[in-house]
Amino acid sequence: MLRAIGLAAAALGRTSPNPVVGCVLLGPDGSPVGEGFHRGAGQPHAEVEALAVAGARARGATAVVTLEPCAHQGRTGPCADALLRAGVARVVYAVPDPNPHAAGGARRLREAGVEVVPEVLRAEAERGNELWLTAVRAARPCVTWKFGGSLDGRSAAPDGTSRWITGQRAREDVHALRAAHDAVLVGSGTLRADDPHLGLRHAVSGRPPLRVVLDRAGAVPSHARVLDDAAPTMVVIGRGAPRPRLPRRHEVLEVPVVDGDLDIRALTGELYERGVRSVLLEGGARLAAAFAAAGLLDRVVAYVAPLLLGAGGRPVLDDLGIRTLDDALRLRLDEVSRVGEDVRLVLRARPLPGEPV
Ligand code: AOF
Ligand code: ZN
Repeated sequence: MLRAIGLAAAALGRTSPNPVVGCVLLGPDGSPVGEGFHRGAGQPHAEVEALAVAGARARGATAVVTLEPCAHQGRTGPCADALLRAGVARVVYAVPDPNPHAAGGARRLREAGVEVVPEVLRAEAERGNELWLTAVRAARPCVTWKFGGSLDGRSAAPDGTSRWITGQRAREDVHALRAAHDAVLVGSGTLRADDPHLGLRHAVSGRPPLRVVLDRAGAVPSHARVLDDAAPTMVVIGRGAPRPRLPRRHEVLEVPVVDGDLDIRALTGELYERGVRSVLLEGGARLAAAFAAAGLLDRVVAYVAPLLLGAGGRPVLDDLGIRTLDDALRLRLDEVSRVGEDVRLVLRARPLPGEPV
């Protein structure tokens, strides 16, 4: 299963709206006879890739898959049936398929006399497919807030200077993080103050994520760097705001305005409809606070730099309306690592299914 999880990871960031899936076929003596992974929407499922490699050796084999085999005819055929046709004797999988259209493969296989072993290394496989699983279960993209800040939680000095708080290695790491997401998001404050580009550095391979800028008043300047042709961009305006004229590759999305702010729930719903399964919040403090306060934060990736700016600096996060400790938004720490001189923390809002609480 660890091998299958590793295979699946090769396509991370390229499969949306589909999951990453890996599959290993083991012959009767336990040695691998075929393996494969899902390369992206419209391409063969992992099981089908592995069956193609194994050929006749699939008969009597054990299929080890990171996700429950599908039972539906979608862009490609039902994998449960393909496994049956090939004469596979046992199916071991990690995560039940949360997609109601595709689920049911385990039952179909069992009814056909195949031994089925569910939930093997479930938590590990959940981690490998976390963005997609979180998204499909909630019917909205998985939301990760990324920030770089001083040890005392500031993203800029009192005069607004912020270049650079985190080191070069941390800033490079952010490009890899972007590449794993379907969309990156910034608020209008960051758009105006930083004129960010949000593209991928050349050294990072993969499809560049959709750039999404919140621009309630429809005031994005035509020379904004985010409107170049390095990647598609979506400009989100409030209902009734003037529609900016954009180069053909880009798109304007109108969403309702609630209490003076863009309705981010409506926005995440629209993004999901368009196949976006993961969103990286890249700035600023208001945007992140709006998602956090709306209960729409799933993960946090923090780059903490070894410097102090004091209370006059700009906080990484705006007010959440929290008045007492009992109401704190508590997170679970998942990873701690050193990136150059900075520390990278990965945290999540809820435990992974299958993880000890
Ligand atoms: C994948 N790759 O290896 C497996 C999947 O649109 P389709 O036909 O490609 O079906 C996508 C659904 O199939 C997906 O949402 C998931 O529920 C199920 N299993 N999907 O993309 C795979 N095994
Ligand atoms: Zn399938």
